[in-house]
Parts: sequence; structure tokens; C-alpha cells
Amino acid sequence: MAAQADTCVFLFTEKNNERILKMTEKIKAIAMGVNIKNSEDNFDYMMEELKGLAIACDMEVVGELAQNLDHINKAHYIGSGKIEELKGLIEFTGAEVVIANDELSPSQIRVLEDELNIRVIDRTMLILDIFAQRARTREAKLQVDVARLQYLLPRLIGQKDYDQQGGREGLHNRGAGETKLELDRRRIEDKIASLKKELENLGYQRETQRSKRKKSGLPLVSLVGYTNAGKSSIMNALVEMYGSAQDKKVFEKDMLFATLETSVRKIDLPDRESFLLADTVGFIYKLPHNLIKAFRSTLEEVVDSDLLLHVIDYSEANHEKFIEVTEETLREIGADGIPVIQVFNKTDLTDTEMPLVVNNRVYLSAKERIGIKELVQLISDEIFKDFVECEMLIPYDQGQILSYFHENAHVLKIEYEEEGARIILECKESDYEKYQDYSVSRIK
Ligand SMILES: Nc1nc2c(ncn2[C@@H]2O[C@H](COP(=O)(O)OP(=O)(O)OP(=O)(O)O)[C@@H](O)[C@H]2O)c(=O)[nH]1
Ligand SMILES: [Mg+2]
Repeated sequence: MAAQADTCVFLFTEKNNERILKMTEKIKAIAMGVNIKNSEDNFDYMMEELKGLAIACDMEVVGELAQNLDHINKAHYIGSGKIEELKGLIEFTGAEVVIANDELSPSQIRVLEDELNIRVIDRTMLILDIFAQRARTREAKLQVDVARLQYLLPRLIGQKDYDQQGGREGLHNRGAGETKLELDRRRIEDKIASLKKELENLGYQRETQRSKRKKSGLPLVSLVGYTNAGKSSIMNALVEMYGSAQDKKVFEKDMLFATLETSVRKIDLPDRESFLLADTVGFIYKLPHNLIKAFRSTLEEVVDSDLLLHVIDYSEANHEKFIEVTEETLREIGADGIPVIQVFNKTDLTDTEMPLVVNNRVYLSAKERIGIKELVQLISDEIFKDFVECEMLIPYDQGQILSYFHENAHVLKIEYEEEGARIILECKESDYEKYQDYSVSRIK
């Protein structure tokens, strides 16, 4: 429980008594949302998801309030009449927090809190809190901290004047008081700057790893998709079937944002071709921009990929919308334009027969390990499509070509003969053309 109090910084206060109280009780929350007319978003799903986010942040959802509007109310998110209804609901349920389904402006929060007399938070804050709870590595923690402070900065400044009006206690004391930064804009800015600097240093290390990986010449394939779609499960299925024995499995679990860090594993296919597979953080509706920016370095793996496996929870009625959200986020990080295989996972929970391959789509079940071979075939066809299999004879005074092929191609066989090294290899079409003078025969 202690960890929970440490991590939900937006929700817990420094004041000892209250902190202990909140550690033993779940905070009661009301989920509120505005259903904008003619919007393409699936409002009901988003509200369910919002409740899921609240539960993941260890709250108890005791009520829900939805309003149909042409547009969001600029001053107080929901309409004035609805605020009265919300007050009644708060009184009836004893709720301590109201959560908005959209990101609120600092002034909207201020006005609503003034009206309602309890804390008002939003979807963005919940997502940031969950990320904070899940972050394990130094880099992930720093990235989340930067995003949270950036989110907090304008809101604390707005809050300052408001608090000076006095008379607010308990939950109204800003949770992030723990950081003791709240009334000091400069200190927050300095903190952000120093965190970014530390991140930059870590970035150099990551860069070294990346260039090492590039040197290995192995294609990089990344798993991307909505949170909880089964990306890590697919990674584990592939590692189990084609990874090396010492490769550890990655964490898979039925919860939002189980994965925050990128993990890379080497997959060796039966025909001796290999590639690197990266598991990455999941996406969600309205993933906060600050968070995407902060996670840019983690997501560089995705941007660098030769191929993306877009994993979709096919059992989820809303999956078409998830596809859109993922595609939008990929555009935002600059990973559009990379070839994609759509992996419809959890087909075991649907009526569709599997395994099934339709063009660049595969319907499978990571859980039941059905369709994994078909997926691997699709991957292999895509990443090795412009590879040539050939035989070459490299004279001994051209040692640098041989090392180039060792690093950038798959040398399948090598024999040292009098005139040079006779190799059978798979290499890129462009490399084959470049070194054609040494070619003995083209096999494929
Ligand atoms: N029925 C069924 N469940 C699956 C399948 N694949 C994954 N799951 C379950 O779905 C849940 C989420 O799986 P993960 O692999 O952790 O999902 P993820 O996409 O990595 O999620 P994040 O890391 O949160 O983005 C787990 O409870 C899995 O057991 C499948 O093929 N069928
Ligand atoms: Mg995962």
C-alpha cells in the first residue's frame, strides 16, 4: 500500500494524518464526460475506459455523469445545469474526486473545484499517474516526471491565487505538495531542465545501443498497438518458439500500461534468418502529448523499425477505433510510412476461424499459440523480400568486404579456398549489385 501512496502523487497529500487515512481507503470518484454530438469517438467505451483508468489508480468509482453537448463548455466543461446535478451526486455518494474524460484547462479545474468543493482531475492526470506507478527503469521514471511536471506547471500557478483565498483543506490541498514545488514556478522549471539533462545523458547510452544494433545489420521489427492488445504476449510467444534459451520473457498482464519500457529480443528463424523484435508501450485514447514527447526516446525504436506489427485486440468491439488511435499516434511520433502487418490477436474469443492470413493481416491467438508460425512467415516475407541468396568468392586482399558481409548480411556458409573465401550468403539486393564482380552465382 505504501507504494501506492508514493506514486499517486496527484491524489495524496503530505499531511500525515490524511495520508495514512488515504492509504487504507480507496478514494471515491465520480467519472464525468461530455458526449459531443456528431463526434466519431465511441463515448460509452471512453467512459468505461476512464473508469478503468480510475480503478488502475486505486480509486473506487461511485458514480457517473454524462452530458450530450454540441461542444465542451469553455468555462466549466459541463453545462451550468449539470453542475447542480453533479453536486447532488457528490452529496449522495460521498465522492471526494471528480474525474473529467477530457483534459481540463487550469481555469476549468479552478472554476469546477470552486463550485463543487472537491478535487477535480482529468483523464490526462490519471494516465500520468498510472505511468508513474508502472515506471521501473530510471529512464521511464524521468520521462514520466518530466511529463507530470509539465502538466502540473500551469495548473499549480493557477491554483496559487485560488488557494490564497483560503479555507480549503484535506483533498483540496494539492497532492503534489509532496514535491514542495507547488508554489515555485522557477523551481519546477529548473527541475524539468535538470531531469531533461539527465535524460539526455541516458539518451547517449541508448544511442550507443542503437548504433550497436544497427551495426548488427539485423532488421528491427516493433510491436505497437493499443494498451492491453497483447503485444507482450506475442513477444513471449515468439521468444518461446524462436528465441534463444537464455532470453527472458517480458511482463504480460491484464492491466492498462503493463509495459512502459522497450525490450528487444533476437528471434532466430528456422532458415537461419534472424531479426530483432521490440516490445513497446501501449497507446490509448488521448494519450497526453507531454507523455508522447517525454517518451520519444523510448519510442525511437519504433521510428527506427523496418517493420511494425500493429497488434489489435480483435475480441474488442471497438477495435476499429483502436486501430485509428494507434495509427494517429504513430503519425505523431513520425513512424508512419513504415510497412505494417496487422495482427488481429485474441481471435480465440471470437467466431473467426484461425489461423487466417489475408494480405498483410493475420488472425491469431497469442494465448493459444495459434497463428504464430503464419505471423513469422509474413514477417519473414516482408523483411527479407529484397534479399538475394548468392554465392561469392572474395579474394583474401578484400577482407573488408568479408567483414562487411559478416556485419550486414547473413553468411550461411563459408569455405576458405586458395583464391579466397567462398561464401553463400543472403544480402540486400543493393549490396549484391555493388559487389557483383565477386559473385559466382545467384541462387534466389
Ligand atoms: N484470450 C486471450 N487473451 C490474450 C491473448 N493475448 C493476450 N491476452 C491477454 O491480454 C492481456 C494483455 O496482454 P499483454 O500482452 O500484457 O498486452 P500488451 O499489449 O502488452 O499491454 P500493455 O503492455 O499494457 O500495452 C493479458 O491478460 C493476456 O493474457 C489471446 O490471444 N487471447
Ligand atoms: Mg505489454
